[in-house]
Amino acid sequence: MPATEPGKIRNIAVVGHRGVGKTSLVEAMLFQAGKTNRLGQIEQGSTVSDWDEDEQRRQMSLSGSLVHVEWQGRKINLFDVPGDAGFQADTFAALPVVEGALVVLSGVMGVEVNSTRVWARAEEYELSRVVFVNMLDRERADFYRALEAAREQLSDRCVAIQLPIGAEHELTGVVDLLHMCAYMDPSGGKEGGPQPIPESMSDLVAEYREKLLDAVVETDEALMARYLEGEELAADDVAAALKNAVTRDELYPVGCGVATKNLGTTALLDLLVEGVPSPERKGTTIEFGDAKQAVFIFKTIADPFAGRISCFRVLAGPVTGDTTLVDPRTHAKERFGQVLLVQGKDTVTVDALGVGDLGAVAKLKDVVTGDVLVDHEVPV
Ligand SMILES: Nc1nc2c(ncn2[C@@H]2O[C@H](COP(=O)(O)OP(=O)(O)OP(=O)(O)O)[C@@H](O)[C@H]2O)c(=O)[nH]1
Ligand SMILES: [Mg+2]
Repeated sequence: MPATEPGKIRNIAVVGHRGVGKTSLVEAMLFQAGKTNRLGQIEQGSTVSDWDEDEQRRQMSLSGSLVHVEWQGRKINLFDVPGDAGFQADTFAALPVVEGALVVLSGVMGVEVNSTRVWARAEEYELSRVVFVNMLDRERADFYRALEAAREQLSDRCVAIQLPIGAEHELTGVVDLLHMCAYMDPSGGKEGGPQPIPESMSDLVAEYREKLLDAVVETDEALMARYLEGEELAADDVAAALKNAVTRDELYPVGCGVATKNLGTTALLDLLVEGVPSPERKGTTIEFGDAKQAVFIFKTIADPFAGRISCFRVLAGPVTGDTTLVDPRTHAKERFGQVLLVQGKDTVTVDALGVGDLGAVAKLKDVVTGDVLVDHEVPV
């Protein structure tokens, strides 16, 4: 398998307060994208990213977990991190290796302490951000209240890109305001294709579509001119302008759904592809001098079988198996026997990983999280 080009990668940290459904949402994306055959559940300890026994017993994420899906010909690397404040180290270690953060909010609780905290961190790293209001099937969940809270407490540049159809136990679907279509509740099955928007919602949809378009054209003069002339803007044109705005941190699209029912997943995956920049557009700030090959170690997993696994981002490359890199911190040579892709607790060997991609390598000697390994010694 050849290395994925940087323009076709999305690196996204899934962040938010404790228990808002981050792991469930990652599970839904894996399922909808065909990486798994059924939707795993937290209660059954069957999700891909909470694979550790302690996580399953406590029904919470304790450390960051890396998975990937393919969607619309793009590779989306998702880093599912714990929301609990006691286990934040992995979250902060992950932020330098992603371009985007998917900030998950509870539709009941809205913006919570850790949502604000992680938002501020994402701001420091200048990450592009997408917000997802989850748990809209729960009693007292209210998308519009959560949206207002996000606009007040996170940023007034948050703008709805999806709307719920119905509410609480009468929630039946979501509307995608970018493509102007609806997705109906698949109740935990595969989400079906786009449907017409219910007639009863036309006024509300028109109102929020206008808010979205106003916000997008505001960031793009040429599009603004066409919009003001009354032209019907194509979804592709709006998406392109939206991505530019998201890349420059001028807009934060807000989607919604129900992770445990797999509702809203298609529109969310589309948004991650169409609205979030790739490593080609938005690199990292990690320095690696003039190295021709360089990786940044962002996480170390102790695997009972494979030993120590070091997760890395390729800074310069491609990086292939059977390569030796050097760690300027210890001056030690470190051998990359095989380059791996990570899917929760599972790994598969690949020939090469290209610039911007996330992967792993087993059995490095003296490497710790935070190290940069390079092909020749450069100060990093
Ligand atoms: N009703 C409902 N329950 C949900 C939804 N999403 C998640 N849950 C439940 O909420 C609980 C927490 O879900 P997780 O996916 O573990 O949340 P998390 O954000 O990963 O939690 P931490 O990693 O511990 O911060 C579990 O019991 C899920 O089944 C949803 O959309 N609707
Ligand atoms: Mg979790």
